[in-house]
Amino acid sequence: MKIQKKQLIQANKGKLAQHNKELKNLVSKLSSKGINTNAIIKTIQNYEVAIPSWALGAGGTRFGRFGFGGEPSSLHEKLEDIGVIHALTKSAGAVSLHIPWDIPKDPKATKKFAKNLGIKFDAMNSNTFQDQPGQKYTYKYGSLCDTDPKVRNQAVRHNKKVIDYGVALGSKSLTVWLADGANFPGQNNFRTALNNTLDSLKKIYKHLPKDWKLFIEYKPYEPNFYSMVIQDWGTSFLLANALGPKAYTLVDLGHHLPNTNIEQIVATLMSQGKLGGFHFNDSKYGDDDLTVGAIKPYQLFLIFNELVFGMKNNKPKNPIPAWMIDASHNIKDPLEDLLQSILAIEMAYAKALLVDQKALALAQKNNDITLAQEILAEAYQTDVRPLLAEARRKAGGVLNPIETYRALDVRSKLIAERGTDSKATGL
Ligand code: PSV
Ligand code: MN
Repeated sequence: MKIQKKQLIQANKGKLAQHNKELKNLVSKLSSKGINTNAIIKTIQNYEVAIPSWALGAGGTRFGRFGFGGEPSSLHEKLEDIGVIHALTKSAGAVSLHIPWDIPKDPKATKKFAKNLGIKFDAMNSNTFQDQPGQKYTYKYGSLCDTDPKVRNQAVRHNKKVIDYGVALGSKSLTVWLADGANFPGQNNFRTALNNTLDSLKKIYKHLPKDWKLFIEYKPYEPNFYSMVIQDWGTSFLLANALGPKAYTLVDLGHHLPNTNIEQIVATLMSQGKLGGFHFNDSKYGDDDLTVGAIKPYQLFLIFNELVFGMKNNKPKNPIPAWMIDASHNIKDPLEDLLQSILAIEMAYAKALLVDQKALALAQKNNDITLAQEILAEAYQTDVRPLLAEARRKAGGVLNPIETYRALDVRSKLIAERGTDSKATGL
């Protein structure tokens, strides 16, 4: 299904007068404080977040899965769904592909198909956490860390192949997330597992084209419950440093133990020029894969506050992080979930852009704790939705994406096209 331009214009028509009124009020309020609202609108207008190819169908849990009618059952259908999100928001012009869940049979044709929808290829994701049909060696006990060099080499070869697919599609980065670890004390030798992983990563790194980046994701537990080889940002950072300048740490919000200060991790990594990318989601207990901003919107704002500061004070140079959503929930319409995610991310970003950095630095210098808190609260409590709507409108999207998605009855149309039993590949 493809949304037509005139449908978007039509959707905005009845809402424009009210929007203009709300925008005018907000702009005048913020301008009186010396805030350049045009600059914020422009930043949001140019902001894009990649949609993971595994989030377009309903996810499952180990207890089962409840399908969602009209799920995309091919890579091109997944791209079409991202095209819908992008048409509404103008902020989803990229996809993050998972191999082998979404192998492009004809990369050239897929690249062209995506281009027609305004979609680029962001980071490629390898998968050595599942065995695939016909695979020679099992990953049951590990992949890049395994004690058997044959297993490690197979996993390295897979990652190289993923890079090759990415090159054909125009991607510029590879994300490696490993399930490697141990379920019981004594199962692994920690040092051997880490050294094997580094050694394997070095071989993958060597295969990276000049202008590529390698993102190393970490996770404290699951699927292994005693230890994960790359358990935290420190381990990822250590590996990235050992590999070289093209290797970076990737922060997935759900990959932290409860109450971890993620904003501090972001600040630390950026101060070392090693924050490569982001996986957005939210959680209450662990890697819950809930919609970003659904549980801890203030934390998301504080994270963006560090990102904004880090991007402004970019010494040593940290590249602009690769922004990616990584959530796949099981009972919501996946497209609505992704629309909500984009809105929550942009909301946190815009609020962070409101923070009076100069005043905050002065309050910090003076140890004026109350004032420092108030400065953050002032930004966080501002309703920035008119600015976001204006950024979308200017970019050619709609003022209210979720309302329009429902008004256009997208899900029913997808069900009519694809049936009620179609199932997305992946999670
Ligand atoms: C693992 O939990 C993860 O966050 C990694 O990014 C994977 O690539 C993705 O989820 C899908 O399994
Ligand atoms: Mn992730």
